[in-house]
Amino acid sequence: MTFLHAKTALLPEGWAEDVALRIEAGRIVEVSTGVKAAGAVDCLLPAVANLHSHMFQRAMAGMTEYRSAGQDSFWTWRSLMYRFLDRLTPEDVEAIAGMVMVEMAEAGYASVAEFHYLHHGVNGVRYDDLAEMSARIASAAAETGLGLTHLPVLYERGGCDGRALSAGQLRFGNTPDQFAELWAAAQRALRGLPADTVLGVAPHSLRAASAAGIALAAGLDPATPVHIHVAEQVAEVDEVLAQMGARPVQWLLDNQDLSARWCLIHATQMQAFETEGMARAGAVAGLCPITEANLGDGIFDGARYLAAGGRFGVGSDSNVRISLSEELRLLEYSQRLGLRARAVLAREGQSVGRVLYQGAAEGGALAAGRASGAIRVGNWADLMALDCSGPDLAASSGDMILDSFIFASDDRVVSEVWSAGRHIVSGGRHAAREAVTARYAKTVARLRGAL
Ligand code: NGQ
Ligand code: ZN
Repeated sequence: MTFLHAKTALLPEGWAEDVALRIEAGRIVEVSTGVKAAGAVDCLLPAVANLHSHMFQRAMAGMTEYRSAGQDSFWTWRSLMYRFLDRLTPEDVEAIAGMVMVEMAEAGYASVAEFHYLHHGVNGVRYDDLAEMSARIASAAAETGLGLTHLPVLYERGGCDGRALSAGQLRFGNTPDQFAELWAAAQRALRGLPADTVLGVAPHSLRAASAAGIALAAGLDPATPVHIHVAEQVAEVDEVLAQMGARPVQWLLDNQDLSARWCLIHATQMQAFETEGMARAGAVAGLCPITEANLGDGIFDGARYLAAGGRFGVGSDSNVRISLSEELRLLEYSQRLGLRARAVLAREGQSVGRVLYQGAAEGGALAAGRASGAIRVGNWADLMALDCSGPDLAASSGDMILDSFIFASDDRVVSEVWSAGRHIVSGGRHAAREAVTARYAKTVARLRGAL
């Protein structure tokens, strides 16, 4: 049993002072207020789940910022990414995953939903254990204590017209039946992990997964989250429209039982009726503002979506940079630049930072399939503490703490993180940082020659 005290904390009903929590078996079992205690953290928040990541891409951060074609784009970046991943071994994947998880924890995330599609060896050759790569990610989760929602990806084809996988996609490929086998193997690979671990499913996109494949994947375990890339690029919207007779989100609204179980990643190329339809359906919008800016994807219509009551969370996708505060800041700033307005995502009585942080905590938890996202009895103790002693936060209280964290400061003020009660970041540092960094440095030095 653990007791935890905070001078101020964000509870579901709002800000509270002198808060005490009792944690048992990783869960919050009691929340009291008005309890002063020595050693209390400054500001306690529900920790956010990072709802979308492809960890291996972290190792190519900084390697694609040059001209590789007449006009570089998402698609030319994707070719570079395919070339890069062709060299990755299971050992590399484990080393990269460890580093990514340490960085995520130090940024304030308590868990990650890993959208995992690098399944097979070079040229698509199966590993002896079909879920070898899942096992590597599971090892990194065991080492770092970051909560894991593992999302094996169904990737069947090279495009909507049913064309074969390209050479660069062979390591991802499975038929729906092979995928069911891989998913069962992934379930075994997660067995040694703590009880908060979740196994979900992810049909890659309407380009790469068939309607029948999506139905099979979503049916493997009806209680588990389903994630899919939706509408990131104009060319993919056009392709889906031409082949399937509807835009991607429109097709999902018409053909799938969208609900809070669904997380739609990259909702940047949408029409108003899709944005509103998605909000009404209760699906979670998986937003990755840093990657979406880096890849030139476009801007999510956040104002319309929130006005319609839509749920959202944030993810770090390509992991070109891992920063919770920066994802949230860029989400608001992209709205401001697009609309030439300020405080776009604020609402009556709640500042921008409050709407962003609380929304991402609640939506991220739903997308991760984790009882978390609020400091509430029964939830996993996914918690984050901010150090408010520095100049930006010292004079702040209430929502202004979150606004100062997101707009005036950065992840340096994240001091403690607990994932399902595991105290993984202390004084801003993950305990495994040194060992993990040394291993990662060797891996990445070898991979730097790859593009
Ligand atoms: C991915 N990433 O699966 O890593 C994709 C690129 C694709 C983003 N969409 C590949 N940001 O979408 O085909
Ligand atoms: Zn993605």
